[in-house]
Amino acid sequence: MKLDRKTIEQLAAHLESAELEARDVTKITDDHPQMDWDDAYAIQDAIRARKEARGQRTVGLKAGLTSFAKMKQMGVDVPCFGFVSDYMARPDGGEIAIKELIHPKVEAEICVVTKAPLTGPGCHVGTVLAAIDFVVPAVEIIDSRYRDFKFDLKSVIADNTSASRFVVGGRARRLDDVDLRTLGVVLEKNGQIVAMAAGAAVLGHPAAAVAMMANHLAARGQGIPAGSFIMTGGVTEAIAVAAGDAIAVRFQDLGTVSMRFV
Ligand code: OOG
Ligand code: MG
Repeated sequence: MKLDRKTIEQLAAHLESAELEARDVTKITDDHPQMDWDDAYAIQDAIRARKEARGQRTVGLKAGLTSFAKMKQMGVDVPCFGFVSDYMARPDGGEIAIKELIHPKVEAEICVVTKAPLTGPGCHVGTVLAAIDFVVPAVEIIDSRYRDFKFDLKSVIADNTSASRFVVGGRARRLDDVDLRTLGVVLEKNGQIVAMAAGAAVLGHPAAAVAMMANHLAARGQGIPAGSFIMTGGVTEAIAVAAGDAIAVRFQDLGTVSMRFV
């Protein structure tokens, strides 16, 4: 760690205020170029502690930058991990208020809910498959707090990996009923297909993102408890949305997740 506790708390307050007030800020590594990976996750943890202290529950874990399309779009080559809170959830088919956000983008994500705890190191796709209770589709609405959505990996980790809103919908399926690698995803904006991919776009297999998350948490003395909702990361590049846009994501075997931005 290169930053002291006070600076970590200050940066957490700075980034969380930007989120809650829907205003952008410059990336924090501009002012703190010496910060390291532990500092970045410590700032994210401090944001989580602030939310939980206000009674907002952490209801899921997310992997980000797990597909080559996303890594290429954002100019980074390593995945990152964050969390989602109860107040970020919106119903399938519902409306999402643009004025609460800075410059939102949507991502199509294959999600899993676990029935057994996962701990690293050495967690792999096989361990993860044995621990999955069911698979469920979602759309994540990311909203980087950084100006023009431009950041480096440490800055985006500190900013809770741009977590903002998410919509779980479609229909849940047992793992036996789907092939996560070949599962097709079609993303439509205002009735036009704007992106498509298969599950394998995420690290070759969406379960690999969960294994990577378990191994990442293990290095920090943590694990993934049974019953966790885990978002494995956008399968395509993220798509910018504005008021008036309607999004529908069709997931093979898992139904459609939709929303309207107002
Ligand atoms: C970081 C978050 C990426 C995903 O699914 O890849 C993410 C960002 O691109 O702003 O959530
Ligand atoms: Mg995402």
